[in-house]
Amino acid sequence: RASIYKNQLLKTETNQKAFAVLLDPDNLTRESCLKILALSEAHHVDYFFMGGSLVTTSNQAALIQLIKENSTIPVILFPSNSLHIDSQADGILLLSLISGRNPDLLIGQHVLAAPILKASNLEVIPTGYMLVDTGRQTTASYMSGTTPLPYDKPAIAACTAMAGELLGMKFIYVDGGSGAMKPVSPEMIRAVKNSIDIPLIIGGGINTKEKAEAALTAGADIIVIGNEIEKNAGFLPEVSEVLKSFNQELV
Ligand code: 1GP
Repeated sequence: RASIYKNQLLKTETNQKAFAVLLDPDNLTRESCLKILALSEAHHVDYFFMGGSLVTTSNQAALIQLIKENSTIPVILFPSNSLHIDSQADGILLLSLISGRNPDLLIGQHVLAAPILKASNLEVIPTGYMLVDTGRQTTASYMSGTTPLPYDKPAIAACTAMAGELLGMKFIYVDGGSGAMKPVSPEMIRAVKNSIDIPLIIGGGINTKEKAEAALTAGADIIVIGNEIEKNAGFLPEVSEVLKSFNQELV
């Protein structure tokens, strides 16, 4: 299997943008998942992220199986804790919540997960995860018991991301939280992008083409969209067009 990380690094180095669709097991049925899968295959989705800050159903395993049967797009776990590891997936973002000061999400869950991950075939991608205060408390910030980064303090975000890179993390993921009222600001994205060389993932509250464009223009290497695609699958091809226009400019 090709390394997800190495492929992404190549994309980042050549300034190509990537598109991740977040699949929240609580919000999907077999039918809605199949619809998203078909659209994703037809419209160049790069990754499926699978997970949520609070998973209340046991749908995840069946959904991953469904994806593996119907798609070749890599499935990357985006877990909120060590219970959500599933070796049917291709990879896992091993998240350290570096915007927070909760030791359980900096090292505790990782200790529990380590033997399971070592024994699995999952590609483990150490990821510096940063939650940003986008105006309303999100499930992610409440469940993590941490204070998110202030929205209008790009310098704090930049230093946090630098620290993550220096600690050896392979991706930085700056997240406004699922269903955020507004996405992470272009100023913050720019400040983070200018401070690191590793791929930068941006998500949370991207629900229009314009917001997708703004995040990519500011320096996102990967944009993640969950809620809006769950609500309106037609948004997926629209975002794909935006990505295409960025990637074509390079040719
Ligand atoms: C949340 O970044 C993801 O962790 C996606 O957010 O559901 O708001 O698109 P949305």
